[in-house]
Amino acid sequence: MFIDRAKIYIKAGNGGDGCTSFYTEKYVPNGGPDGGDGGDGGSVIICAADNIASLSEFRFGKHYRAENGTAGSGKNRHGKNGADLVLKVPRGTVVRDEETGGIIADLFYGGDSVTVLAGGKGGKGNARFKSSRRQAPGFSQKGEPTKEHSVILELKTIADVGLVGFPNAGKSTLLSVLTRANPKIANYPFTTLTPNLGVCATDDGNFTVADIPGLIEGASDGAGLGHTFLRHVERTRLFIHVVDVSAADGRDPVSDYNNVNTELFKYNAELKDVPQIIALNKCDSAPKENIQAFKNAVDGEIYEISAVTHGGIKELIRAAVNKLAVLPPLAPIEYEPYKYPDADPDAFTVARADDGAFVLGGEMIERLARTVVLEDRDSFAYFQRRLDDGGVTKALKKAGIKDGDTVRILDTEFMYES
Ligand SMILES: Nc1nc2c(ncn2[C@@H]2O[C@H](COP(=O)(O)OP(=O)(O)OP(=O)(O)O)[C@@H](O)[C@H]2O)c(=O)[nH]1
Ligand SMILES: [Mg+2]
Repeated sequence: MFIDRAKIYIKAGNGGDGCTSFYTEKYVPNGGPDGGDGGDGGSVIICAADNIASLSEFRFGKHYRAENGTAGSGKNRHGKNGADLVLKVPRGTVVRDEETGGIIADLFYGGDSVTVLAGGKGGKGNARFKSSRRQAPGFSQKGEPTKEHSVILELKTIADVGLVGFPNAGKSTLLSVLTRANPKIANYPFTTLTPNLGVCATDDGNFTVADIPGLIEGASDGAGLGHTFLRHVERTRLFIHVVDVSAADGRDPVSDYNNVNTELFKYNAELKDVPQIIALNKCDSAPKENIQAFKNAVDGEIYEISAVTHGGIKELIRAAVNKLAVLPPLAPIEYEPYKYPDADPDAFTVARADDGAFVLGGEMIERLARTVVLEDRDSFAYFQRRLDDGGVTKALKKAGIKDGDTVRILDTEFMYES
């Protein structure tokens, strides 16, 4: 199944906790601190791979998680770093943050990759906190936890040539003639339900061709298969506009041509700037006067072809090659990359619990709580200094705290003393 849009949940690995440990050995009564650091969590990386054609692997909106770092241990053993998680998507995939819609990356070139979420840092073991004043630090740092985010993956196909036209005009037949692609072909409208891609090999090099579902009047308002597939020809350099000139089903080729263009330009006015070659298809069974009438009515570069007998195909390919040779290469979307914000390291909150306790939260408090061990006297003194310096004590006073009141941080409580 061809899937060109998916929402997934991603989370980088948490950092592993640092370890509190003291060197012990027979006959060595007071060994120093030897708690190792925790390992870093793995990052979430999204990468464009040329051998991936669709986003179907991501269709179930799963949760993707990079590995957590493991905790450090005694004897200065460092925890293991968590493995990165690399998600492979097709070239042309645009990655967006779901909440803000911000573009994180346009993975335009094969091999492009972006680190969407960085792994949490491992906590430091107590060995790192040894100093001349503090010979036996009885605390270590917790690993940095990470948050889950949801991102939207959207494929915007990149191809040299886009085949556009009314349903049943013969676009897929033409794709199968130009390239080795093997799309479904049938004599009814809306045979093609999802885009097909192929490579046309010529003596002057290769070009890629995208075939999309047929367009009808009102497509930009949702008629037929609507315009959702038009994003797959937004990034093409040249259109081959396929018109069924046989009018076998009683249609008027000129109005089909005009309607398709109207829908294209309604969807995105910039598509007016994409050059078009008109391929009058089914000339094997088209009355001569239809061809002439079309040429009289439409001003453009017109080729008479038959995708079934292959008449005129060589000339069409040559025209496409010549046009592409002078057209500029495609470029990625211009955007200011969205980056998940590092939480404000100085932010804190003071709230009042039902039982009257003053509850501290926010990034600053959480970081502090990871750094210090409230049960340890030295560590607690340091903690109090940081609360004073960071304006938390002041905020607690403003909230009406009195000596003897309870202050709660995560799952730890202590009594307030001014
Ligand atoms: N006589 C004749 N029939 C053709 C020619 N090209 C395509 N057809 C027929 O036209 C019908 C539609 O062809 P498709 O290639 O499926 O058309 P399409 O434009 O891809 O149609 P949708 O995917 O529905 O938009 C099929 O029965 C083809 O065999 C041609 O050059 N001559
Ligand atoms: Mg088709």
